Amino acid sequence: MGKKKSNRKRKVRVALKKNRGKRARRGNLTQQARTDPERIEDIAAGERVSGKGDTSRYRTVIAAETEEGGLQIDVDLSTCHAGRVLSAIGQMSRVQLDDGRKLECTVRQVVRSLARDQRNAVVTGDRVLVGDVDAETGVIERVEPRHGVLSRSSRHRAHVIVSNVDQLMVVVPADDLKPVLVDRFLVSAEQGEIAAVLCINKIDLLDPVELVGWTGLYARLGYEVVLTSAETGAGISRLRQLLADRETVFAGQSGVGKSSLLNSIQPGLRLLTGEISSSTGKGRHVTRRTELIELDGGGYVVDTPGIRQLALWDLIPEEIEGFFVEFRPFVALCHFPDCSHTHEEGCAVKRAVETELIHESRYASYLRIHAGEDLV
Ligand SMILES: Nc1nc2c(ncn2[C@@H]2O[C@H](COP(=O)(O)OP(=O)(O)OP(=O)(O)O)[C@@H](O)[C@H]2O)c(=O)[nH]1
Ligand SMILES: [Mg+2]
Ligand SMILES: [Zn+2]
Repeated sequence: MGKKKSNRKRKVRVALKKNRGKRARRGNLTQQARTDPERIEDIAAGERVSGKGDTSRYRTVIAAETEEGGLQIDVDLSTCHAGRVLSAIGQMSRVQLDDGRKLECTVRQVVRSLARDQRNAVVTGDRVLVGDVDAETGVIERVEPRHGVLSRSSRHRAHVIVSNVDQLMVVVPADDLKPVLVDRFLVSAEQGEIAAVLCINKIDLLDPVELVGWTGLYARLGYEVVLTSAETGAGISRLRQLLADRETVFAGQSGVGKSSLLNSIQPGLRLLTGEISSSTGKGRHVTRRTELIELDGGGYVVDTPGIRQLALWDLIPEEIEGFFVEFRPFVALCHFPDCSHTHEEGCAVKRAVETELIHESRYASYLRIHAGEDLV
């Protein structure tokens, strides 16, 4: 298993655990019922495992090892259609084929069994091969290797929110800009190898001059910064330019205006937006599903539900320094090669903070993220 060689094919025996499948199905049905009640019947109908009854608990498939060390199922390409997952809820995925057709798809059990984590077997943005295609439905036979993923941790497990995007739009409200949250999103983008844009929304609520310090800081770090108001339309044309021909995922806390911004960019979308609860001052998670939307001007956007806890999964403390782009020139100059830049003598990062080559707010974020603090 350990060898990371591509094009090596081997037989893999995959357990199709019916019992586990059943339990998962029930859970997902409930979840599905909450989000989209009229679809329950479809799921129930489409979710048969293989049709061979209880005896087919194991199946041998041919799989090729990918460069990442994963396994890719061998499928008959002549009968499959390539497509993109527009949204994935529970066991069902909405897939747009390359020829434009949109289908409701189930997922072949073997695809789930081969996924490292069943929850992430198919996610929004995945490129897939679909078999058994008829007018409205199909079956996902294979998920292509992912690049550009945004993940968060969910009960200490990785939860991929979206895959195959090339840009993260970090949306924060001008009147309540929390730099540590901005930095946490930027670290996520660096980790997922996605370019990041900082979008400061609701600039109608204050004098933009107050933001100069922040916009200057992030622009100097090399991040694109855009100031917007979904309310007045300020900055919307600039935002539209930044989205053209790219695949962008919008992320930010609930209530910051992600869906409102997308509606301003393309009024026909009519995404649901919501009032901020006056009692808690927080948004109420108006957007419920992660959905890939095609823009008239070219490109795709992904509206995501507000992320309350973007805990960074799989983040090794020693790696964090590399995700703070401006730390990179200094880390090699620390006295100790394994310097954590927290308490050590002779730390070049701390020295750079003292001489203001590194902004103190960035260093404060580094310390909090390094300590694994829950930041929200
Ligand atoms: N003043 C002002 N209000 C805005 C602006 N953009 C959005 N809002 C308001 O903020 C509230 C939340 O907007 P949404 O677009 O639903 O926020 P969201 O980020 O999509 O929230 P979730 O879907 O819950 O993650 C709504 O009441 C909007 O009208 C803005 O630029 N200025
Ligand atoms: Mg929303
Ligand atoms: Zn150091």
